[in-house]
Amino acid sequence: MIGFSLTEAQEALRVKAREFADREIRPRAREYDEKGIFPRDVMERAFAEGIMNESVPTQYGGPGMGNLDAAIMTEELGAACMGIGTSIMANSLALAPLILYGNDAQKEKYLRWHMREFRIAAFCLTEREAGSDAGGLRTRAERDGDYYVINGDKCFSTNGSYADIYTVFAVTAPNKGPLGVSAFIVERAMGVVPGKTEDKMGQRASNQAELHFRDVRVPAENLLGREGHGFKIAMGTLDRTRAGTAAGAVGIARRALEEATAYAAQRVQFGQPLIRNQAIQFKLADMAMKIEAARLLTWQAAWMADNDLRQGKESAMAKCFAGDVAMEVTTEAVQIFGGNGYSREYPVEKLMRDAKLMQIYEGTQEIQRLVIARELGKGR
Ligand code: COS
Repeated sequence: MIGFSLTEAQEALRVKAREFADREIRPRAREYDEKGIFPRDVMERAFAEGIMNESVPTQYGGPGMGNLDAAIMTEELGAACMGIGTSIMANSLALAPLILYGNDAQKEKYLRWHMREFRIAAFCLTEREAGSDAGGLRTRAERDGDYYVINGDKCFSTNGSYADIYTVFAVTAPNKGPLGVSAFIVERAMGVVPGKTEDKMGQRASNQAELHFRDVRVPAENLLGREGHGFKIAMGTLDRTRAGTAAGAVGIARRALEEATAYAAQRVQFGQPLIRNQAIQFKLADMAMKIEAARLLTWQAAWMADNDLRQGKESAMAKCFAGDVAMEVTTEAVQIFGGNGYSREYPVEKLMRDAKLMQIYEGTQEIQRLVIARELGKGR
């Protein structure tokens, strides 16, 4: 049986997330983007209102949301400001390996610690020489008695400058490629040193930092899963979280459509509102169709995750399709606004800049297509 309506609880969540986004995010979006302000204040309020760390199970003090709930919520964040939305979501990405692969003691310690008061987490996979080729990591973790000693450098770590804990992927067995990678929970206080941050084109309220690890001693009990299991943990995590990224992209696209429709209805040229012109009508109709399709792919991937179905392919489809839709729809929105669309006085140029990152982070569109094609090749 297939149903397309939300439950009462999901509808209430959507209303709550939209109300939060309208109250706390939208009024700050422009200034935080212009000045590149890290939205710690908004994140603190999101934490207090249960709009952050959404997938931490209730048994550890979290909101315990499923993937579909998270997607519904994230669309609202994306529609308000994806830079701020990314800062909130990055916590969920960083905690996902712990939720999915941590043992009871690790969850009890770190998830509870994370939910007791406001804290920030960051996911640390990417390195300068290991971006799409995530198996090519150089950061090393060497066993020394009851500890691992981590040395190396990460980059593009979202929330990296401000995080209290980091999920770090490092090589424990060189020459084994991806199968020599292990995953660790590392506290900032263990010696993580944040470095340079990126001055970005869009999503400027979010923080992406270099991180330096010099003889950082991490207790062996902070190893997630087994040694050599880290790459699979990273891939399994991304399989799960990409539907959330897709939801953010749907949010950006939906906002662009809302702005473009409202503008086209009030902007008069040649004696009538733009929206009476078929050229504009067709653009808006195409935008609306693509957004609906992107949302359905997103919700399908999230629903599959909630039902423990294999969904790496569907998550990649959702992320790829929704990211491309966000780029196309925001570009068309700028076009409908004309010269005004290119001006910072109007909201759509920011949406277009923010959308571009949706085609790059959490795996480029090319990597998503590669993941999809590999799964097809395996007959899935
Ligand atoms: N879940 C579980 N295990 C997986 C997996 C998945 N989704 N994908 C791959 N693996 C396993 C493979 O099965 C293989 O293990 P076995 O040899 O035991 O079967 C191992 O991991 C290595 O896989 P593979 O050979 O496919 O690795 P590649 O080096 O060819 O790389 C891609 C695979 C390109 C898919 C990977 O590097 C990738 O996703 N890159 C993008 C990273 C990314 O998204 N970065 C964004 C930064 S995080 S914000």
